[in-house]
Parts: sequence; C-alpha cells; structure tokens
Amino acid sequence: MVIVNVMIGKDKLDYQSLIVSYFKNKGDTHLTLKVFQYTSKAFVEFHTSELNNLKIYNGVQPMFLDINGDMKTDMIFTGKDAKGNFETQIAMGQSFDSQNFKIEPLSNYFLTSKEDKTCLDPNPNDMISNPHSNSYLDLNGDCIPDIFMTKVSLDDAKNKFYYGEIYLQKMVNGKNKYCLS
Ligand SMILES: [Ca+2]
Ligand SMILES: [Ca+2]
Repeated sequence: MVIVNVMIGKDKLDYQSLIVSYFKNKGDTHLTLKVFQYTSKAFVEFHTSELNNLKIYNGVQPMFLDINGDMKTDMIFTGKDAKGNFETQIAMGQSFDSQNFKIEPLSNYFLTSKEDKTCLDPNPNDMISNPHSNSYLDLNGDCIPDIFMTKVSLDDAKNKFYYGEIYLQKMVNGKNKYCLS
C-alpha cells in the first residue's frame, strides 16, 4: 500500500476526518480512497462512507473543494461514464461527514457557450493531467473561488500536450456555475 495524499475533512461534530488516497496493490493503475473518522482516541475507518474503495482512474489525485457552496465537501476525479469512457466527474457531498455522495459529470457545473456567450466549451476528451496543479482559489479578485485545472490532450500520434484552464465562478439563478474563460 502506497499513500499518495491525505485530505483533511470534517465530520458531523466538526472533528477532523481524513480522506486518504492510496495505491492498494503494487502495479495498480488507479488510486483507491478510504475515509477515517476521529473518535475520542484515534482515527478509525469510516466503513459506511461511499468514498471508501472508490476507484480513481489514471492515478490522478482527486481534488477536494465545495463546488456548490453548501459546506459539504465535494471531489473532482477521473472516473468512467456509463459507456466505460473516461470522464471528469464530481462526487457531490450529500452529508457533512463525507458519508454520502452523488456522482455526476463535472460538466453539469459548467456554463456552456449557448448558456453564456462569454464562456468557452471545454474539450470533453481531455482529462485532468497527472500530476496536476488543480486549485480552487479566487483568480479574478471578486473574493469568490474559481477553478484552475491542468489538462492533458493527446494528438493522433498519442503525444501529450499539457495546458491550464480557468473556470470563473458565476451565480446563475441562485446556483454556483463555472465559466471557462
Ligand atoms: Ca458541496
Ligand atoms: Ca473569483
């Protein structure tokens, strides 16, 4: 077992919890997650968390943030869609203690160029790069966090090209949306 990252979360009582990303077996091409909750003495495995044993493909580190501002931790990762194709997805936190999540395409939170002419449409074939420099911080000075994401593109000869994207947060009909600028 090789631990790649430890993310600090919170549980119902506002104690810290730990979300650990690791390679379970030697040679694994995907990361696995495990959640630990603090008890009065130690961190113990949170067996009922839906993040436990979730596979993160390509070994790409998951990115934790609160994309919709409901104070519940969400997570961006590379998963697979119903057809088995790689897809950038988000596990939307349904509870404050990282127990329940709803997985959906990350693109559900993007504004399309049809919805907002000032937004670009991301290439759905390009995945998060590995390693990445993704971050959730304010990039345009309005005190509202935006998403910086590093992506990888493959040409016909399978050469890799890396680039960064900036998604600015906009409030649309009371919902947090992100505009590729
Ligand atoms: Ca959230
Ligand atoms: Ca901002």
